[in-house]
Amino acid sequence: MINRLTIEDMLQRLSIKPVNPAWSTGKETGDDTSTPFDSFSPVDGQLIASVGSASADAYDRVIEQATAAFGQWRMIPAPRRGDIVRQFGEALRSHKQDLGMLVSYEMGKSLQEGLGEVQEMIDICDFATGLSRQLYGLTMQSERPQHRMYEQWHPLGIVGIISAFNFPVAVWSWNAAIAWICGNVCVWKPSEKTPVTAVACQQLMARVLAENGIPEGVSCLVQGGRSLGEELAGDHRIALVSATGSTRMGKSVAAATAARLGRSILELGGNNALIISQHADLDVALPAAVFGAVGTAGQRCTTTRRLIIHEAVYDTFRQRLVNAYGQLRIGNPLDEQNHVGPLIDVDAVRQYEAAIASCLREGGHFAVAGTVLEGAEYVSGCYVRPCIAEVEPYFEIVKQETFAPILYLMKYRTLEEAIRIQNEVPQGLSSAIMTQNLREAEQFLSVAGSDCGIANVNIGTSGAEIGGAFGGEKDTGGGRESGSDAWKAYMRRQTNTINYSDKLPLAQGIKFDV
Ligand code: UN1
Repeated sequence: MINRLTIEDMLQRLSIKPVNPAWSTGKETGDDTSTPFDSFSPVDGQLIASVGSASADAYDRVIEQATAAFGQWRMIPAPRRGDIVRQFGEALRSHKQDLGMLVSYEMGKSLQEGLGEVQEMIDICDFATGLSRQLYGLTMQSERPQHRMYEQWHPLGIVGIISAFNFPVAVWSWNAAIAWICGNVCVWKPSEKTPVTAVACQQLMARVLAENGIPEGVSCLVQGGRSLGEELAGDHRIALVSATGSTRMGKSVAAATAARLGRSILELGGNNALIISQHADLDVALPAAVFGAVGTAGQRCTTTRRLIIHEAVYDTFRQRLVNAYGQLRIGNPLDEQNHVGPLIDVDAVRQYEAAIASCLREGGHFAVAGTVLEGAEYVSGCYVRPCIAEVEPYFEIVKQETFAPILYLMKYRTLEEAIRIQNEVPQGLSSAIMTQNLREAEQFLSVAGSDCGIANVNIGTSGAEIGGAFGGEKDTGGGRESGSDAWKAYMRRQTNTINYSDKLPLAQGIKFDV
């Protein structure tokens, strides 16, 4: 179990100084105590640290430093950059336990999930290291004699990363590790709800960069709230803004970057459904549904929010779910006996309560009731009971993403109907079907199937591996991060045609004699 002493130890092992910087360009850090904000742990309500916000002047200095660093960093061969990212991965390996605990303590997810988050960072570092030797361009056949045509990829410049509290460090690393090996420099604005884990990661990377003699500015951190995010989005010096968070935030980032013809990668809300077919192996479906719905206390963008269950197995599966929810242990997430930790803050608790009230107003019936937990163990006021509501798919509340462990159950008769229900929400991140029937599985994955960025068969909606491209459609924003060829969004493509003949033939056979 965690106490004040272990927090101090943990911060010390991660060498987080008592005063946390409002900004950092690497080894250089600065405080600005004029408008500090506090990070309270949702685990026990204790103050972890008071963090400064980057002032306008400090922000400008960071961007200038990052701009200067880009000039040097881009000249370093990509495999060498990859090796530096590999070393960052090694630093994460040796601090996995401390950082995992800090993530768990500052954000509230279970220690297993905190460790999983650090593992996700390690994995993306490994991926990026290999990728640093594989930033391939194509060669094309020229229509003109003695001409060679090919394409190459160059870095963009500064990549601004706006990350959310729910994956306070992993989502940053998906962006940063890929951006770095591509030759970009990064400026990170973490969530103001989880500033301390960000400081820890920034300091680990700063150490690696300094050991390799890399100039300041390759990895930068600026702390602040919504206005700082808006500043980043509107800043023409930032080539690409990768933002994770609410659809409301993403729309404002998209508008601000588009207005200056900048680029953005958006990873926004999800409203993910799991279809449980009458052909499902219910022993596989049950843990997938429960982990998907209550993991990270329902605060993943990939959380399972809707179960669309075939009428033939509806009653059986509902009863099994109710039994499983009865076994859930809710409490301090650092205690490995517990399955579910707190929500991030009391605002999130209010939203959980409001969603339950809306659901009841619309005629929902709760198979497992939701309540806010009280008592000594729940002193932070952020612990809630995961709940299950039986609803109709057309309920307004079912179309919304509430970042809390509220699972909506609905019934279907035909697979077409299930797919239609699954697609009939504004969001389009993740989806899954539980079935042992090949035809059903393929229909779900077909062009007439799921409209989401992620579509799984016989696994849940959350817990994607870093090797695939991660992101979704519609209100989820359309961006892709992490694996596959998502790296291309962090680079600019250049098409090159080289004439090694002694003539100047024009394309399309145009004649132009002078
Ligand atoms: C998020 O919730 O923003 O697929 C990211 C998952 C994790 C990442 C979630 N690998 O659930």
